[in-house]
Amino acid sequence: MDLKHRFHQAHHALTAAKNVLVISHRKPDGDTLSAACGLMTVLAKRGIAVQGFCADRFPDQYAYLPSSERITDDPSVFAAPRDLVVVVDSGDLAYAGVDRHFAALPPGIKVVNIDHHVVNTMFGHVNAVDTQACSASEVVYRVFSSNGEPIDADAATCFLTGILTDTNGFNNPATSARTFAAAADLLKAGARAQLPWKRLIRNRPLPSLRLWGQILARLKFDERHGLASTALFRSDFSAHAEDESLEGVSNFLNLYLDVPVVLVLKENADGKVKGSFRSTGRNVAALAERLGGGGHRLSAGFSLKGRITEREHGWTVEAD
Ligand SMILES: [Mn+2]
Repeated sequence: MDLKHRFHQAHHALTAAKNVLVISHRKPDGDTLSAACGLMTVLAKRGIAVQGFCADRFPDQYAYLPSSERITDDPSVFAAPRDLVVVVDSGDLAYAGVDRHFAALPPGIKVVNIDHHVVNTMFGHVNAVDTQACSASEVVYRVFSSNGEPIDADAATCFLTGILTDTNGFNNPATSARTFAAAADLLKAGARAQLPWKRLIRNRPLPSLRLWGQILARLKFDERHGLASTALFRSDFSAHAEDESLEGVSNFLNLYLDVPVVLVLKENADGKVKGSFRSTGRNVAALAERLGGGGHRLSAGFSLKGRITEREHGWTVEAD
């Protein structure tokens, strides 16, 4: 079945529904939230009842997204009557954080899966999975645009946000001519491009930039392993600088530092050390797996009990 047909099926299922639940994956990022918000904005405009769900708390910096007020972390939304559930930006239901909730869904509810991950279990009745797309937001946009559905400025702002965040501002290898074409269409539709730049990329609060400053100041380079590492301790965090101010720091280093692998170590409140690997070419998922973690080929992480220790050429985790 070709993609055009799947997009048509997805569009039909979406617009024929009366009451839709839209799922963003846990540990939400800009793409899963933007895809969900854009989708809900378009459906709500058609008079379809929509509700959003994310298993983890909604991050404040995305509150400018139209329809974001519809997203809750209250699982009781699974008990309400629905005729359609849509999952965006998730290769499977466990990744989305809703496998338990799905097992309890009443029979007869249709599931639409809209994604761009290369590995996807095709868990939906309709699977609009476009692995060539830069983001799930681009796929949702194409499901609508390829079927003549009007996209207003609010929905366009959402989809453009997803494209910008998942491509790191048109910077990652998934960025293609199609990405720019979709972005151009969204700008023509009235997308407010300054909002994602201002709220998500530029204009970081002072405590957040101070943390980034610590991270930069502690960078060390291990030439033998091609590994740049840095560390962040609990004492670096002020009351105002919490985890979300660190969002993007590993990607930033990966983008601006000319080294094969970047590792950011961070002391978490639970006493564990969280490590984030990034690379532009090496398989860091394999590295993370050796440390009990996992992830994608170019972006992976782990969590270990222990302390961050300084060495001459880098930072490591020493078990307690
Ligand atoms: Mn994505």
